[in-house]
This record gives sequence, structure tokens and C-alpha cells, in this order.
Amino acid sequence: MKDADDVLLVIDVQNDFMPGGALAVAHGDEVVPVINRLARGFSHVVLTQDWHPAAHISFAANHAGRSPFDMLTLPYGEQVLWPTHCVQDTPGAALHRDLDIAHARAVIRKGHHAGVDSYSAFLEADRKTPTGLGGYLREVGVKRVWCCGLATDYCVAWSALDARAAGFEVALIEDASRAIDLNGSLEAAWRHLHAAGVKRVQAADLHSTLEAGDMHD
Ligand code: VGL
Ligand code: ZN
Repeated sequence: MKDADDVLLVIDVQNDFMPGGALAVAHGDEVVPVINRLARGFSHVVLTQDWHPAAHISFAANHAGRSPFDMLTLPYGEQVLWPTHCVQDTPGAALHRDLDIAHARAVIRKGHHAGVDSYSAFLEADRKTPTGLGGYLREVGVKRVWCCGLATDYCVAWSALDARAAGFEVALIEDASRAIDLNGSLEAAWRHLHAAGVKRVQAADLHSTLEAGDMHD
């Protein structure tokens, strides 16, 4: 069992990111049993939900003449235009029904400002607006953040990078995550993660990694 210094951060395991969903991640459903098992080893689990208003700026449908996966320059930077997904309180925004983590303590909903996207569970895409997760984790004494979920190269990677920037030790559990991989995004994400000191681990490594006492060995 991981101790009070550790949190498992389960990112966006939502219906719209599953095969057949509005923004399907290939094999996204395969993370569910892996995460369920991992979560039993953590006393502290936090979940996130992508949680957009229908008028959200990241939706291609809200930009005349634009298509999903086009790029658009916005005041805060380059934005991928996505298919409409994870609209607040719709079935697509619900967590996968087989996700079985009764002891999860908190759910952070992100991307709720119509004019700003938020891949990261910590900081919105304007890179200024905090979600509050960093303050919450610090206040309860968390030192290490173990990230998993969907999608590896977007919300999981951005969350892991921001957790590092906030001063936590961070690992990304590769086989408890799946990627979108748009125009080389997965390779680029791993490059950034490595440079930032985010450890790349597999679910089976977790116990031995913790026993070693230092994620950066
Ligand atoms: C995500 C694209 C748009 C994710 C969310 O959860 O990785 N990707 N919104
Ligand atoms: Zn989104």
C-alpha cells in the first residue's frame, strides 16, 4: 500500500474517450482493469473529468468552416480543434461504468471555462489559471503523484508536467494510459516528460519502485 505521501491521479477515464466515443482513444477501455487494480494499492486516489460547456472554444463545431483536428491560434496559444466531447453532465462525460474506485477522495473537473481549454489537471491552457489541485495536494502532504488514464499525450502528459513544475515527484504509468498520437504528439510528449524528470513506469513496477524509496533512481 502506498503511503500518505503518494496519490494516484486517474485522468479522464470517461466514455467519450472510449472506443465508439466522441473522441475515441484507441484501446482506451483497456486501462480500466489496470487502473482498478492499481487503485487498490493507494489509500489516496484523485480522479479528473474533462468537463466542457457546449460552447467550448476547443470544439471544431464552434468555429465556422473548421474541422476536427485542425489547429487554431488563440490568444493563449495553439489549440487543437476537437470533436465535441465531454459536455458537462452528458453520458459521454461520465466516468467509465466499470471504473471501480469507491475510495477516490476528490474529482477535479477541468476545461469548464468556455474560452480556455485545460488538458492539465493543474493549470488551464492560458498557463495562468490554477484548478486548485496543486494546492489541495500540497495541503494534504502529498509528495509523489502517479499519473495514469487518457490520453497519454494530452491530458496525462500535461498533468504530469505541471505536477513536476509544482514541485512533486512524478511518474507516468505507461500501461495504465493510452494515447491519441496526433502528428507525433506521443513521441513529443515523452521527450518533454523525460526532460522534466517524469519517471516512465509500468503498473507491475510500482511496488518495487516505491520500495527503492526514490522514483528517480
Ligand atoms: C483530452 C483532448 C481534448 C484528454 C481532453 O483527456 O487527453 N484530449 N480534451
Ligand atoms: Zn477536452
